[in-house]
Amino acid sequence: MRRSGSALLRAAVVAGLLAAVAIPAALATATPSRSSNAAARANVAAGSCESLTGLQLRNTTIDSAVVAPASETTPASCRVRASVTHPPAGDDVNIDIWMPVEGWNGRFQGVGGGGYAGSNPGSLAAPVANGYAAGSTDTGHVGGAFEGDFALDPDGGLNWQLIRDNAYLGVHEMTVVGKAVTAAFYGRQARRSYWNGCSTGGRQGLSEAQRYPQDYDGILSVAPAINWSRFIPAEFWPQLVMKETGNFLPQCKFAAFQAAAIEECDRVGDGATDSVIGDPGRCRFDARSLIGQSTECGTITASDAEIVNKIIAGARSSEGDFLWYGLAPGSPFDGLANTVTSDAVTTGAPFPIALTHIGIWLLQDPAWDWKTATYEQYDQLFTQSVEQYTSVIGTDNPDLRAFKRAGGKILIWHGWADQLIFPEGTIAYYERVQDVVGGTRETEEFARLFMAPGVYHCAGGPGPQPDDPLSQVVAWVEKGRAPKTLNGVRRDAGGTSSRRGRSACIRRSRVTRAVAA
Ligand SMILES: [Ca+2]
Ligand SMILES: [Ca+2]
Repeated sequence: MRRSGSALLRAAVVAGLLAAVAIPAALATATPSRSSNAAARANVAAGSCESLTGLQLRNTTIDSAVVAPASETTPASCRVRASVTHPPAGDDVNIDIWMPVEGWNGRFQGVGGGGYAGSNPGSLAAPVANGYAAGSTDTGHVGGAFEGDFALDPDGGLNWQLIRDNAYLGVHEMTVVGKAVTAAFYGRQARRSYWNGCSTGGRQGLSEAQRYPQDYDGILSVAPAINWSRFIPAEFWPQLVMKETGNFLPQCKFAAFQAAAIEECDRVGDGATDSVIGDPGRCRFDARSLIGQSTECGTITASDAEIVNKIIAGARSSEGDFLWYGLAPGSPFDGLANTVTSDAVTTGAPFPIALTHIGIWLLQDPAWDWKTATYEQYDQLFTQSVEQYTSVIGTDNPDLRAFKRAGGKILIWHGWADQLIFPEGTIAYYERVQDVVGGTRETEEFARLFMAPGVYHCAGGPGPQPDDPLSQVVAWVEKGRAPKTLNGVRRDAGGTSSRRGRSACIRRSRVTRAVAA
């Protein structure tokens, strides 16, 4: 018998998190977007698609520019591939820009990636079908969502240029090149630019708002992988707890705990019995209430309950100090506490990105065996991660004042039942933004966070998923209509809408479960 944590999860990860192939672009240093405007102004006459190969941009090569005929899902589009490098590094940030030949809506859209993957040109089809000129980038390396070993050179040293390209530079270069190519093709600049991404894509959107506040007028940032240097090592915590306890729980026990948490707290925050916890931040679920309960994979023990409580509490140091948030009650455990049961033996199945971060990015040891990890080593690894990676890829700088001054608007939403990125980390970031910006009202003028009860990572789950929130970003930017709620739809397996609901904008102090950092 072989039972593993979930095809569903994998599908969600692949759909949301995943995405990525790559292609390049980039100006030498972190040049603000004004340079793109300058480049664009030099090319005000509309050009043929093929002529775009002659476009001159700093450190950029236009590799190809061809018209792709219309398909069933996509109109005829001019497709440009470009490469950007940062001398003398010799890196290669690959960029794809697709532009509808007819029916351009005057806007540019940057599309984000997932996991370690910068983005995927396939994700450009939808925005192009909606009239956008759109861009994606591999952020300097080729590979899928779980492939993070680009950070390590063959000699075992860290490749900081590739880390920077992936962390923040690649997306900025894509944006600069994308705007310039768009202006050259249509003979006028895009009147507005939007960012659209989930997970790493959500992080990339906030990276743009933090580092390049003039790149985008509107940003949709979903389940953002911000706080990267903290939450990625925290993703390993559930496996460490099981390993150190010597007790890997079969998934059917985890399913029993998830169901019990939902039953216990179903009415919290929404007053409705609908298998969705309205406000998990106020749920006081104690896994010990299940001790002695029988499941098809054995009786729940005190050790099982203690492990689940530790996973929900979140990563702690060996002294018991707060390191990071845990999974919210009601979330699936099969993302981070995944296990495989075979012939009655259960073993851990850690989330691949957490393993790569520790083994490759921290220890620089591709042969690292996670089963050798201890609580004491984890303390050191967590500290190392924060010290070594916060400034480059943490993406947790709360100072969005320059973005606000530039007129930008950002809509963030996060599923309360996210099984991969701890939602309270996003809430804590938003509270820090409010502190820096000067208050709730001042923040809501340009940045709003919505929590979606019962929604998994990027998509899925029993709760209604926000439906087309990008159009709400566009209405906010172009018509001044700030979003107050996000209307959501839950789609059944067959794709039919089965229920509607709303995610409310959160304000302050909704994190009541966690200890302050
Ligand atoms: Ca290239
Ligand atoms: Ca409920």
